Amino acid sequence: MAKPQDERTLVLVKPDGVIRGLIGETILRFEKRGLKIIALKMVWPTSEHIDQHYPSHNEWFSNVGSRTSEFFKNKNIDVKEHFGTENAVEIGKQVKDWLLDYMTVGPVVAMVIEGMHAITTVRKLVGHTYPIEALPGTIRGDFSVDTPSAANVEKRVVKNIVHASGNEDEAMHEIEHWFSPEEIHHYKRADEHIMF
Ligand code: 3AN
Repeated sequence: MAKPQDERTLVLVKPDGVIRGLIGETILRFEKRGLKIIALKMVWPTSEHIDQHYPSHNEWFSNVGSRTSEFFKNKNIDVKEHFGTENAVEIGKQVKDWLLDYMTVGPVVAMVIEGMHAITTVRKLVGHTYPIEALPGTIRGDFSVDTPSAANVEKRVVKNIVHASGNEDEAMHEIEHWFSPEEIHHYKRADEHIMF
């Protein structure tokens, strides 16, 4: 089994993060926490590349759709008004279509991050999917208040600055999807032996 400090995850600074000048701020937060950037590049993705980045199976659609429905229910808003359906899979599919539009409007910054339980550590630093729900101190919670109730009226995704892999399977797929093995580097940070 790989050591916890060797875990890897993929992060994208999305087009809204790039356009708002949040590339440096985003990277800084990962580095300050003791995580290591082991691959980095700017890419203007095609719709096909984004289509393959996000899953296209019913489990993922249903997950995204259910979380959306839950959010609307908590806010006492009828999800059907926005999506024309209450079906979680259909809602998830609609969100994916918007993602294809949004993630291709400009360049993104892709990086592979390595470090102690990198997948969950990065997700904590990034914060809740919907910025309005994200805690202050997280990237989404410090730099955005966007919310599905505003985004979905305009038929767009929630602008939440960064993407980070959700689990080991996603991380493995996404790292391979964005980087070739030669683009991923091995080095030691000077403070590693002091931190752990
Ligand atoms: P995360 O990126 O936090 O893992 P997912 O996988 O649930 O979140 O959703 C993928 C992306 O789809 C989110 N980052 C967000 O941009 C967008 N998204 C999810 N749900 C909605 C929604 N109800 N309205 C608009 N965009 C959404």
